[in-house]
Amino acid sequence: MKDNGQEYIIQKNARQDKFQGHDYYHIEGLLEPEHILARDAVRDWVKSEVSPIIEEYSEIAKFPRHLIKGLGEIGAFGPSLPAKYGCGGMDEIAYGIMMQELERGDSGIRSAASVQGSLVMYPIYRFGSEEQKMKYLPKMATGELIGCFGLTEPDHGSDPSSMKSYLIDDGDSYILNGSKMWITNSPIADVMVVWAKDPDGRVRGMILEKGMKGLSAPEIKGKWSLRASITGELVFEDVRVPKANILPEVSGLKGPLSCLSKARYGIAWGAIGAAMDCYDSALRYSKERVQFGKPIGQFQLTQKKLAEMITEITKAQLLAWRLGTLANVGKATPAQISMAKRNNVHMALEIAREARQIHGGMGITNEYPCMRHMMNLETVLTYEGTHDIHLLITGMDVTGLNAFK
Ligand code: TGC
Ligand code: FAD
Repeated sequence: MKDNGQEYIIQKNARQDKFQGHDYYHIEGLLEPEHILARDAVRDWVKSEVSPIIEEYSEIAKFPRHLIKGLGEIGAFGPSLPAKYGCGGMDEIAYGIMMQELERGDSGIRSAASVQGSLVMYPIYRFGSEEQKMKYLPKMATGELIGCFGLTEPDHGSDPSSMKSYLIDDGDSYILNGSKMWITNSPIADVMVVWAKDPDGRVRGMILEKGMKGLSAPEIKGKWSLRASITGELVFEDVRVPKANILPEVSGLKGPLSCLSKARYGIAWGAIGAAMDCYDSALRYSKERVQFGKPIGQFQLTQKKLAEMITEITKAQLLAWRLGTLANVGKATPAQISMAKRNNVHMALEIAREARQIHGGMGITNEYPCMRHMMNLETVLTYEGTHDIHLLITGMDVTGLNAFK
């Protein structure tokens, strides 16, 4: 390992990635050839580029920034955005299944793709001017530019409508003040999609660029979760934002929340990847590890764990697939997406914990992926709307009554 001034270089380790996909209900039969191709391409890339380094990067809490180029090459940035802007032009199931395979490698790597594709490129595509799209999307699709998304503030997480960051009108520009907290990739971002209130109190989206006067992005250290992802703040001290940098096609909280819907959808798929990796490792270990003269997989208590894991994975796969078919025809509602994000992430976290138990003491080491996934999934349970916020979204959807406020 050496520090070249910008990033750590870790030699690929000899650990072999033996992962096999798990598809108990033959969901592959519901997929199109392009979905299978996309899945296999990302799976192969994760095996050769992510698995051999990810435990070490997590251990030293560094983002493997060199993977950005490869993520661009496999089409992980904006897979379902149009080819006209250098993106994949694929459907929502292809996008979902790619996120599944990336998160099978690590939630932090999937995060990098989610933020870039769904939280930065998507709002520019959906709410930006043609000039903004042409300027940013092709370079973001290749990873030449890295993006981040600033919604959460130090005092306003689950309740973004109370955000304090604000704009003052100053002729051809606005002056931006305030701060954002917990922003994935902010310390390394070239482009920032930021949400702040205009002089009329309406939430507006804007594009900031690294190097703007008054803009800084300090790193947040000390995370025990998502350690192979870089997280920071965004601080705005009289940042001059040209009006041409405002996303013209949206105002109000529905702007950022629409981006969240897109990213939460990807997480609903992604979590299945983390769960499959833990299950796969536990299943293999249960056949190899002998105690009391038998493989531990022969004990009923181990079988109960494994049987329940594959049942939950299968249910989550069906939920994600159906959600994908709805998303493909523009009919996946935000509340349906919330249900899938909440269910699948919780499922994955429970599976990581059970899989860790099956590995006994070895389960806490970096010889196996369960502990890393488990720690990562604590973040995934919280970001993009906490577990309880998504429950309240479902509660409100079915009762028509708002329990948030
Ligand atoms: P509310 O009054 O319900 O809604 C305001 C407007 O937004 C619309 N809307 C949505 N539109 C699209 N998609 C959604 N999911 C939407 N949810 C709501 C809504 O229809 C309304 O539109 P309009 O036209 O009437 O104005 O807003 P509220 O203030 O009551 O808040 C509701 C609540 C609590 C559900 C929402 O604010 C929420 O989801 N809170 C959680 C915050 C959150 O998820 N933050 C995530 C930050 S980004 C992040 O975590 C990235 S992690 C990246 C990574 O590394 O992967
Ligand atoms: P709070 O909102 O303070 O919630 C604390 C607790 O209170 C939670 O359990 C919550 O469920 C509960 N709670 C809150 N309101 C209610 C209620 N009405 N009823 C019942 N319970 C309630 N944000 C971005 O904008 N961009 C990013 O790129 C980004 N990346 C992140 C990366 C990481 C590693 C992490 C940890 C977070 C990231 N976030 C990002 C922020 C994330 O979205 C927030 O952490 C999340 O929305 C929760 O906000 P909070 O942490 O302020 O918790």
